[in-house]
Amino acid sequence: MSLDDFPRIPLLFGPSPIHPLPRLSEAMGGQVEIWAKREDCNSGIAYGGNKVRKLEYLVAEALEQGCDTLVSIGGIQSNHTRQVTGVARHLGLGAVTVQESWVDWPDMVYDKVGNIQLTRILGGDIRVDPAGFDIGIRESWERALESVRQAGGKPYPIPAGASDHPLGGLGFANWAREVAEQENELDLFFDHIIVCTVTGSSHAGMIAGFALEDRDDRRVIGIDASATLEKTLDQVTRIATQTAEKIGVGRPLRDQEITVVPGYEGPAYGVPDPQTIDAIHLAARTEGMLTDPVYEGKSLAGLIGMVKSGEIPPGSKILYCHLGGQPALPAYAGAPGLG
Ligand code: 5PA
Repeated sequence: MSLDDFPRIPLLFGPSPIHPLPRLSEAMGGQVEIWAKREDCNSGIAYGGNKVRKLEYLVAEALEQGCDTLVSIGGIQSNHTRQVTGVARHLGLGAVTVQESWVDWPDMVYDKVGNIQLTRILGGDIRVDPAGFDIGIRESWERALESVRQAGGKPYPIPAGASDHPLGGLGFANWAREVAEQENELDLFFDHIIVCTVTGSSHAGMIAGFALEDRDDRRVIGIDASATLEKTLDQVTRIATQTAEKIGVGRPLRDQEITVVPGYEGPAYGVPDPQTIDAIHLAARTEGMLTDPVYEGKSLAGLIGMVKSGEIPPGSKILYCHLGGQPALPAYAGAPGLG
């Protein structure tokens, strides 16, 4: 089997753009070259993002099976449930999303603006649930699936972040292939890839996709933003292994291919710390590139920290994978430095 054997419904504009970040590179001492690949502007559907790319493979299966409703789960400010609802609408399907209290954030408008506002505008059927953060399979999600069946519909189950799903890693395996093609066009090679990881399939898909190249001079570094490191590492390892098997890597993954870095997750999932805010400011004020306090602000803090510490050595060419997430910013107007 190879990646091309899996049906895919195109939902993106095409390959997502890659561009240099010269002023950010300069601000960090000019010893490394930083570029970005922009999943935050990869599609015209509901502001796009990493989930739209993953959903290209899942919805192909949903349509093949004759499902009429996508059913998924996330936090109140989930980017994922916004994208699931947007993609459902784009394809003429219904969407039911369970939205749990993953983050204890005091902002008065936290459950009104940003992603949840957009999901409501998209006409999603939102089921608010008081449960806390967990990337695992939840009973509330099973109940939502059952309610669609009870109403005579045919649900298509999509777990948190479209990750713990047989097809969850394929979107970012395809991303890895896209990077290699863009490198050829640009005549350069990225020796370090930085990506935010929480439910794990963006990172895991890339690991599997790059494993097909079988070269040992490219490091894929996941920066943990879950603050439940063991669960995320476990999930990344499992999804990377499954995806590698699916796309014909034909060898076990090596330990050094799976790297999840802690230290940038802040006090909890969804809560920024001063280094998250500093990273958001730095990218915004040197490049005009916006990032959010839940995900990309943390992976960017990781990139900055690893360059400063020398873990990413001088001379490196770094590709920062921007997975989206800016629609949550209005919900964080109460965070110091964000309002
Ligand atoms: C998310 C996830 P993975 O879940 O694939 O590891 O990606 C992490 C990530 N950046 C990185 C952004 C902007 C993201 O939205 N978001 C989740 C959500 O519900 O939105 C799945 C957690």
